[in-house]
Amino acid sequence: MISFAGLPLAQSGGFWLPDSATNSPAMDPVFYLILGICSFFFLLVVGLMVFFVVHYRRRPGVVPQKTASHNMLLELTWTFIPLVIVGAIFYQGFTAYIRMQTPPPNCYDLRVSARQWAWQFIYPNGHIDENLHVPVGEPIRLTMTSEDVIHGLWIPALRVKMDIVPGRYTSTWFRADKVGTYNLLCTEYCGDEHSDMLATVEVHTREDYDAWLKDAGNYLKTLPPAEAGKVLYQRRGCFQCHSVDGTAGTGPSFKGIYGETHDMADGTTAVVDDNYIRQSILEPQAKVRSGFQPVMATYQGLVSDDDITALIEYIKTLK
Ligand code: HEC
Ligand SMILES: [Cu+2]
Repeated sequence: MISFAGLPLAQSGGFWLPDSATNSPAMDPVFYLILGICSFFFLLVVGLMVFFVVHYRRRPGVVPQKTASHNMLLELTWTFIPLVIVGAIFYQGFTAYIRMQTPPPNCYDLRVSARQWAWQFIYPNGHIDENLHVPVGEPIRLTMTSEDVIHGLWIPALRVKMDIVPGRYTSTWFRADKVGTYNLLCTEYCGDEHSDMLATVEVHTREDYDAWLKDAGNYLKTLPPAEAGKVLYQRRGCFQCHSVDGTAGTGPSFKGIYGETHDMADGTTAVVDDNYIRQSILEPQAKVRSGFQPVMATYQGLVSDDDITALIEYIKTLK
């Protein structure tokens, strides 16, 4: 329980903060401390101001008096009290920061790769998912990097927020103590569809997590190619730019494109066949469809040949 000046404040969650799914929210006490101090001084300053405005209002016949110019005791007081307050904020903030920056030993390690505009969570068995799945009650460390611009990983319920920077790794850790589904957002403006760069955090029991992971990694082998392609379309973030219902987004819709002849930006034409789709995925800039910006990043090294075959089979089914 966090209290300030004898007033009990919520442990976490409630009016000021979202519900917490972790038992060790390091930042909550700092937040409530600063909120309490700010509220106290806001009321003090505004209260006094209102009182002075009314009490010392201009009245006929009253001449303003010269006020005192110096008061040693007063000046020492208003230096010393803020010093103590700022020191307390620093102490709370710094210890919370150290806690948030220092993962406990035996963390369960996951990798995160962010790109415009999708999340990829990479699991120890090589599975890549568009959502973050974790076991409950265990410390999890995320090692993160970006394939293009700066993104920010934010999980409000777990009190986790960390930038993801291209060309280097950043990491953060958390422990989810409640089974459930929580929101994950991008907090660095990263282009057009930044506000759609969303995912969920699924907190499972250890057994459920193990079962999920075993299954999730298996779909390419167990599903027919077209269905595996549909899963990849979701999991590899194609859906962020390509619809399957005919509406153009950042990229052209996949509906009915197989077999069509398309105009390219350089004036040539190309038939959408297996090789064209393969090239579009591996070298998107080689043939840019006219009417669209060349913003698709290559999937070279991110999708296997089997993945590409599955995606082609899926696109074929979208009549
Ligand atoms: C950031 C947005 C974005 C993402 C994510 C994306 N694409 Fe694209 N894609 C585009 C754009 C824009 C074009 C059109 C310009 C061009 O041809 O490069 C395009 C073109 C294509 C084309 C050619 C379409 C045509 O009608 O000629 C194919 C095929 C394609 N993408 C497949 C994929 C697949 C498969 C994925 C997921 C593995 C994917 N794209 C992910 C933006 C994206
Ligand atoms: Cu982003």
